[in-house]
Amino acid sequence: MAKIVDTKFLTSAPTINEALANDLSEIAIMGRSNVGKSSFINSITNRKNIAKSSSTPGKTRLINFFDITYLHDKEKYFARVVDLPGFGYARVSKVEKKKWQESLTEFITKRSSIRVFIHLLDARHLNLEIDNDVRDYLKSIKRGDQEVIEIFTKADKLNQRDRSKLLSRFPNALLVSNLKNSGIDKASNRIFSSLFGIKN
Ligand SMILES: Nc1nc2c(ncn2[C@@H]2O[C@H](COP(=O)(O)OP(=O)(O)OP(=O)(O)O)[C@@H](O)[C@H]2O)c(=O)[nH]1
Ligand SMILES: [Mg+2]
Repeated sequence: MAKIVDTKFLTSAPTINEALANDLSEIAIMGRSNVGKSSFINSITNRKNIAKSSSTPGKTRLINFFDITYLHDKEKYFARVVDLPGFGYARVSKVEKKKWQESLTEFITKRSSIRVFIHLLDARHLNLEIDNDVRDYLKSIKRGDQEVIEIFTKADKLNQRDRSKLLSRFPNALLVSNLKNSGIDKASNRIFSSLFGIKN
């Protein structure tokens, strides 16, 4: 088992130009606005509100960086989590939306230290056009040293039937609830394995 034992908020940046040095392997958290990106960061780091979550979509407007320490077999492993603004948030002006879109695209295509893209999807909505677009897009930009991991959030909102349906469609799905803290350790371990090539 690998566990995140230490987390530090580093900084917020409006664009890639103002971002930090590429000195650590990064986990970029992507997903629709309100899907639970910031909550997921709080869950895996076991911190209540280190990433600001909110029921108002569009809460995260900057690129937020967190340095994390994983402990595995008594050894420490260092990485960085990047909380990105959600896509698809409609209640902003067109100009502002375009600006976000551009800076997000620039960040994920140019940032060389990204090793893992986490694509969060709402477990209740499996076929949203925007998620399908993001899946295709990530596939098209992904470099050989990068991996995309899809994680379904809000598992607590599924009934047994919906849950079975999701698992029959995505047999290896990582299904988490930030509310109930379920599936979090498994997801966190999966990220660790992808980053450091260590199975556990
Ligand atoms: N029931 C349930 N609610 C959740 C879960 N994860 C997040 N939420 C709620 O969903 C809302 C949005 O969560 P955030 O973590 O702020 O979402 P975000 O993706 O960071 O949103 P933006 O920053 O706006 O892009 C909040 O009200 C959370 O409490 C979950 O697993 N289950
Ligand atoms: Mg957020």
